[in-house]
Amino acid sequence: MKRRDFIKTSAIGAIAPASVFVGCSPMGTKMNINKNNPIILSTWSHGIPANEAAREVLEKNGNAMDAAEAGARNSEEDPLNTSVGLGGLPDEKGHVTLDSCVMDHTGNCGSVAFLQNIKHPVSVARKVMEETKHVMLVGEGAREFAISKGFQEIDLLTESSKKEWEKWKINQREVTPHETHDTISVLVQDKNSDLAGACTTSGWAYKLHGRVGDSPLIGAGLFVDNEVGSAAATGLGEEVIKTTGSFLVVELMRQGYEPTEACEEALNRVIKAHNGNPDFQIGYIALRKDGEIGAACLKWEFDYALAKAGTNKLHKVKGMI
Ligand code: SD4
Repeated sequence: MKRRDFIKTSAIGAIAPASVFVGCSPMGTKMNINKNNPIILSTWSHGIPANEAAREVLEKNGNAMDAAEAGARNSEEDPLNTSVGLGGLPDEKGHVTLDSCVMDHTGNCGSVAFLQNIKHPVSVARKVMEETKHVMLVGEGAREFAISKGFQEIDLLTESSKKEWEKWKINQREVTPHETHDTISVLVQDKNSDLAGACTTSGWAYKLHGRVGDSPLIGAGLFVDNEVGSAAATGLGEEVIKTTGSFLVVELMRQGYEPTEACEEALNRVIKAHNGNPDFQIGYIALRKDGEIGAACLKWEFDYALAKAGTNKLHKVKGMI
């Protein structure tokens, strides 16, 4: 649905498709809400197995948050994904440090950053959300918290990631997040139309020890507003943080931008800040409350995986510049 049509629909409450009923938007106007059509939207090609894992949870009556967590866990435990969890490329000192966050349909959220030796940061983030009064735990405190909740400590540096790091150490060439870019963000809308999301990463390969990116920051790497929609980011976290990217995408959808337009408009701010020619990648995915999805990226290409109505497919997006 185009932005103008969405506004028009919002204003006059046009006839809704069969699976959709008309609810009330935050602007006080009528808007369509997708119900009984679960949607799972994830970043990059490993979004395909992540979506399958999320879908299994939905089929067993899990809610959007359960499904988003399951999707993120699928990438975290894949040793071949060098940007997430086990097998993630380490920082300059050889430590695998993980960032992750979750946000549910009530606006509740949890996050961990600079977490080490725990395979499933997304589940620790969920525990922070559900079992503490806080939103964010970092570093040693996050690790101690995870252990207190029964998480096992393991060495996340696989033989092959260690070898890559040892090779890198010889010249210490700067590796951009675009070269090792498999952060996973999972946005889910369940059959009740509730939205939730999860984002998890080992971040920028060979980063400074202690560096934290956008992925654990609510509003930057992920944002969910159950009245409007959800959005998530991948790419150069520093630049996502500077524009509070995911929050911006959701707010633009609130203003009536269609999901892809909202992603593009958020990226326009980055393009402008870099005189029209940023030399890095950012990709956004967005899922609106009416079930419309969108995606955009700055440069090159970006893949997202979309699962809905019994299908699960990879889609390519061309860069804006
Ligand atoms: C970060 N945004 O730590 C992450 C990296 C990323 O795909 O998304 N890579 O900056």
